[in-house]
Amino acid sequence: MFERTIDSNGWGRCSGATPAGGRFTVHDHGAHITEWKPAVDAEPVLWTSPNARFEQGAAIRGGIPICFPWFANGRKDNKTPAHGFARLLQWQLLSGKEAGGVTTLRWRLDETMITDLEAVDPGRNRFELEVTQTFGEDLTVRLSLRNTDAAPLVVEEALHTYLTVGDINEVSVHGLSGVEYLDKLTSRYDTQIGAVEFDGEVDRIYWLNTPVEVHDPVLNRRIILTTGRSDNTIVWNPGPDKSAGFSDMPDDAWRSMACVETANVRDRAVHLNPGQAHELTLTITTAPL
Ligand code: TA6
Repeated sequence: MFERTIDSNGWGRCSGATPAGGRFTVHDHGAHITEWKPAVDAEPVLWTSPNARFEQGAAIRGGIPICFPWFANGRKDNKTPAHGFARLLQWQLLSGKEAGGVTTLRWRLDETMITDLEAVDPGRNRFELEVTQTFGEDLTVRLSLRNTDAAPLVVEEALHTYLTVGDINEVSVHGLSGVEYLDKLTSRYDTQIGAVEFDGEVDRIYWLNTPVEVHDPVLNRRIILTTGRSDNTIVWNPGPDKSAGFSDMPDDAWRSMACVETANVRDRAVHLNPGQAHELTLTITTAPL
């Protein structure tokens, strides 16, 4: 079950409980999930900054930002705002349904809902984007895109998931061994050997679409991310220096979060002919370590 409230800044949000007493919260702004935990006694699975900005034109730091129609500054590194405009806009809540204590919310965005689109993204196609979020013992997010234009559509997309961890220095990310990645800190390509571990900033784009597990010995937890029609996984932690530069993030917060992102970016951008559709899916589950 869920309730719909309006924040002091006039934004709508939906929040509710999961069958095992967990919690979830989603904002109209970006259809942005900022909270989910599966059970009453569970640690939050998603991390959202205590200094996150809930302001017009600002991206909420944490949760699951929806990056669309480009990732970072786009394939040619010439687009702003970073990670596209979808996470900065008010999405339309289409429906909220509950069955057996599991709540499913559906949100919608199209090009008519983008203020000064020509300024933001000249020549942008007409498109229809829907996100369906199911909050139960697991969290499932389905990002469905349809090209409603008469011309081909090419977009990047990502579910930029921020996860809560006990101590990033003790965390390891499994499932990427042997996979090629681009290290954005050095702009060099390399191949992952073993688990991903963190010692300072990590910012890597992997080319794969298999389940990834975050092992957290401090919280004694595995977070398992299973994806569909996603060709990239991005692993990011800002480390102390970049974290100190974010006004919407406490200086030491980098220790308590890790981003494992589900995406189609760069040469794996989504190409849709008129009328074609594509659905990116993510399921997050937790288990003891
Ligand atoms: O996904 C990793 C990344 O592209 C990093 O390079 C960093 O910029 C991060 O996203 C956060 O981006 P944001 O625009 O949310 O601050």
